Amino acid sequence: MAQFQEVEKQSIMHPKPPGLTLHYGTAGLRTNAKHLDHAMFRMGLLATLRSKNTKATIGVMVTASHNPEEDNGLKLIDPMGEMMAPAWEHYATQLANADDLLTVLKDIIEKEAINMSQEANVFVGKDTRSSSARLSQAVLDGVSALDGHSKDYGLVTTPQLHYMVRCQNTKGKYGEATLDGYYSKLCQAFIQLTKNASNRTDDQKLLSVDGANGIGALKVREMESHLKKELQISLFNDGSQGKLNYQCGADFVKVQQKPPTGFKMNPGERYCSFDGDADRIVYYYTDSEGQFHLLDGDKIATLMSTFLKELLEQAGLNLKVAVVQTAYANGSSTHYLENTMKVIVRCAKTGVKHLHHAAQEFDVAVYFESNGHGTVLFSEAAEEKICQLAEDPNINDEKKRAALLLQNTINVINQTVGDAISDMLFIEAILAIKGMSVQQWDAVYADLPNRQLKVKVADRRAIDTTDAERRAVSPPGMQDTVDSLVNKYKQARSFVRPSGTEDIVRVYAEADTQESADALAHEVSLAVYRLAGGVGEEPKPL
Ligand code: G16
Repeated sequence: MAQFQEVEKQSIMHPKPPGLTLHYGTAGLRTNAKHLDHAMFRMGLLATLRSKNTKATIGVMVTASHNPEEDNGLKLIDPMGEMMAPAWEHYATQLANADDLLTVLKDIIEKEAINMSQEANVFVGKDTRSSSARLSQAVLDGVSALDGHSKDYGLVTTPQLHYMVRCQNTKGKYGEATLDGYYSKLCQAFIQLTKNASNRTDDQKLLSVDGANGIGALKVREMESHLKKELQISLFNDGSQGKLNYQCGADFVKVQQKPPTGFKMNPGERYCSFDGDADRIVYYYTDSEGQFHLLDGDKIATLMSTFLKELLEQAGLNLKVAVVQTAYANGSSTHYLENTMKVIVRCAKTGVKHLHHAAQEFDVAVYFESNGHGTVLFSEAAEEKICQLAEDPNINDEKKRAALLLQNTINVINQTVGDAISDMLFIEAILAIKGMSVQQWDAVYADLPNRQLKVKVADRRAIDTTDAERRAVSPPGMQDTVDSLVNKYKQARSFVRPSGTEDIVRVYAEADTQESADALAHEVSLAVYRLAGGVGEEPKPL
């Protein structure tokens, strides 16, 4: 077959480094950029097969998101803009590691009964890493080797590419598959929402955004004119000087629990940080005593779900609202959601693909990881009910207002995946409509003090977990040790899990005081180091 000859010919230009093993993890492939050329070419082949298989456009985003500049990676996007189906992740790993590429390729074609004469379309995007241009070219080479059509969107955020894929496959029903279409849809909805806010001062319209020195900064700039000054963004860490994700960005702020470098914070003002591909967002401020306050994914989920629940009640719509979290969710947030808000709460494994899947079971579901990765999903039936109500001429003003707010909420949200830009607009709209300050939002519940640490081990797969990653089943003795350490502290909880994006084991601990959370996190780190094959220096107390 001519296609296979072409693959063979082209693959010589994208040789696999000997002895390298890659794994399609939490959010796709990710490692040092210098090892990825062959994998990118091969993922171009896989995306083309997936497109033929689904008879739809598939997306390939070249990014390593929150990882350092020298890393890169790739996220594959399925037809409705969601992460690629887990069943195909196995093929991605096989293909990336194959010594005999054609045999593995033919095997996938046979197993999935793929019609090779079916047309294929692949959308490709990339972040601002210096390696991204070269690596996205390797993806495009893979697509063309199998005679697929490609559209190169160039520099886009990850969620923008997810959006494009969904627009394309819904034939424009979801929106127009262009950047202009994306900005228009989101910003028009934002402007409609904020019309429901009472007169806001310029100070209230001001938001400072840390762009993590990445793609999010470029895209916020591009969007600004569409906002018609209803939101005034002061951008810092915009990539003009600093290094991507270095001492800035959502991951840094969340894990370090401190502000990014690169600017001075004014007490009481609102700030937010994106991550390297703008699919995560966290908010923060300092109080008059200079104390730093973080509003992470859990606080965001609480704000969004409260707003939606109130609107649904006002609209008289009986729709089931749920919040999906992970094991990292602060215990106080889960307690507040279940006991005060009385919403259904589910816990899923880390990785938005797992949260997204769990959220699809409900009429309206807010899913967020504590690290700020999340969005809201509305079932088709829920959307229909909201639209019908908004057009019903026989309803009272309160119901009408609620239905219209819900309709615009659907449009401001990027339902395909967590999206820092879309989340930011929705959060800003909620605060404006409720006339709520960032301090009032923060005061809804108090976080339990917590700490996240990383432990370097020889092979992170030594740790295996169960119960949505809340318990370790290996190595032997790990969970018993964690349990006995947790018992030493008040209101304590801790778990360990291997990262799917970095070569480390993650440790999470929370307790009644910061000292206790820090001490517990350290003790659990030591246990990981000793029981799971730690390398380098033993973890030191904080
Ligand atoms: C990715 C995933 C997130 C996950 C994060 C950390 O984020 O999309 O769902 O929480 O990695 O995962 P892990 O703890 O397995 O390393 P991003 O923003 O880097 O794509």
